[in-house]
Amino acid sequence: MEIFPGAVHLPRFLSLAEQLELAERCQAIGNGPTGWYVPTVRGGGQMRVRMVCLGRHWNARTYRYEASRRDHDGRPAPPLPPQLSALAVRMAEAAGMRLLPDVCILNSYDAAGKMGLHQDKDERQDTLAAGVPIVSVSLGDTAKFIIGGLTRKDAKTMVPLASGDGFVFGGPSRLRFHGVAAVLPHTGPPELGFDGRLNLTFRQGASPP
Ligand code: MD3
Ligand code: FE
Repeated sequence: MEIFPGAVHLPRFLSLAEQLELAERCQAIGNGPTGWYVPTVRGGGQMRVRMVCLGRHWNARTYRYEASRRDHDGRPAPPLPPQLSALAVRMAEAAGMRLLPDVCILNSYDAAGKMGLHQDKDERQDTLAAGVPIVSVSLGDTAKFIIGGLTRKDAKTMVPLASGDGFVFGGPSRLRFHGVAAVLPHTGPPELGFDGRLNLTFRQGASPP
């Protein structure tokens, strides 16, 4: 379902079995040796999510991508598993777009998790200009996702993002402001066996050309 030109919601794209397999994979990575951390942003505030970047690391202090977690523990970013990239490619195709991801940012939200209104513009200029999409996959509790326009003050719409939903943001929607206003506790499939919400965002243009 197209919310705006280039912003395509794919409700329940993943079956429950696929959600379970993906959630277990994310938790294994997050609980592993190069796992979850809470980023501290420019200005010194802590984000309201736990994060792990796969393939490349997004430095929250510099807003740049790099090979190692220089703003945290200095470890190299874990690899982006090819099965995860393949899922993102498949979702982009379902929305009529093309993506060759080089990074996946994994976010973990608890009941108090949120993400302020922002643009994703730290990827390479050529991919931003081409409108190469970001693909998002949601698991667990439903989020109140907020999407606006190309300036901070533009009108905003709320879209509930539920477990198994895909969302593809490309073309003229690639630089829209967006955020997560709240996570609705205990709204996810109980079969997944975890509280909170996981979100994966796949991006192209985090590596030098
Ligand atoms: C709209 N994550 O990691 S995913 C982020 O649910 C981020 O964790 C949110 O915003 C989350 O940067 C939202 C949906 C999303 C991702 C990228 C976008 C929406 C977007 C880029 C442009 C427009
Ligand atoms: Fe974002």
